[in-house]
Amino acid sequence: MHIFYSDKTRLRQARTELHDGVLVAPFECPERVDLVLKQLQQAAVGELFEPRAFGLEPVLAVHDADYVNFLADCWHEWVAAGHEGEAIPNIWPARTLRGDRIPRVVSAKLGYYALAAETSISEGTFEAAMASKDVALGAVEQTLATGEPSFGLCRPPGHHAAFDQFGGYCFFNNAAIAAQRALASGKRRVAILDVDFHHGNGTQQIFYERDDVLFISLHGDPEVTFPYYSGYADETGRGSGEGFNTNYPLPPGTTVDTWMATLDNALARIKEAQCDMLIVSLGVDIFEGDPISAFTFTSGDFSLLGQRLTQAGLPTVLLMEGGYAVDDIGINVVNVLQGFKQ
Ligand code: SP5
Ligand code: ZN
Repeated sequence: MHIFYSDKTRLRQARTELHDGVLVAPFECPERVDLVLKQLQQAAVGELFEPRAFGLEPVLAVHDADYVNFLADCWHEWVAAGHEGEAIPNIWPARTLRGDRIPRVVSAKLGYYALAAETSISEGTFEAAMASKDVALGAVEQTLATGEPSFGLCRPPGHHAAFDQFGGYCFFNNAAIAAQRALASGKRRVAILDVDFHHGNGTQQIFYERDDVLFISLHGDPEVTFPYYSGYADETGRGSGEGFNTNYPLPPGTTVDTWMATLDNALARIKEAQCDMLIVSLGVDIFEGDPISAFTFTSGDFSLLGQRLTQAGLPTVLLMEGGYAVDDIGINVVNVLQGFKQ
């Protein structure tokens, strides 16, 4: 297994997350990658590579240019405006307001480009997001060249980031950027299988009207789970994308047996759709000990997950998404990757 990682992902060190009405230390923190790296090295899962810088072009292939400029400038504009804390939106173009104008001031732009308020923008956030997508691109480039599986230890994660919105700890959609890259280099249909506890609303939105990317997600039922306004089973794609989006919302407390049976359905759909590459949005927040999630995986169950993913029989790139039980995140990731190798 080739493993991609960049120290620059540490440049995101936000101090605040708005959680249940309180500003807390963010769940999505640099220690996450420290502990995954430590376990990857201890278990000798594979060789570690630093990706090259791929620039903005692959980002602009799936994200809005004005959105990317906003992310690049937001922190500086926030500081220049004299604000003290981190950049947190507090007003949106909500349903009864106008959504067709982007005002000039940073507070208003924040609401326009944000889909949630838990994700503060801090110094270094843009640079870390750039490094994170480079990690994904390094991994996909490796798999495209060799056919061998790769793991990208992306941070910040990506699957909540939409065409022109950030949130859910995500800024650039690493899996979407990687999938687009695979298509540009000749793949005909890429499957993105999202196993994070939360629905990958951003990935779904980016590819919703396309049939060259099959998006399949298993996640907590949006009736009771973030991001709430996306992830229902009746979201099946639109236009030529009809039938190329499949959501499996599952109730809190879903057993691993049920989850694995659902995964088998997802893998059957990937086979049926004749995909020629698999990108896994690998969130390990399906772990029983996750502080913000409600599925029931044990550390051992992650090995089974890795084994099942192998059954797709496709060139595979695994990209890190969520997972916030910091003490166990490393072993859980290692177990998926070692399961995959067998
Ligand atoms: C990539 C990823 O996993 N993003 C997750 C973002 C979730 N942000 C909002 C979390 C709200 C959690 N509320 C549940 C509280 C349980 N006590
Ligand atoms: Zn998640």
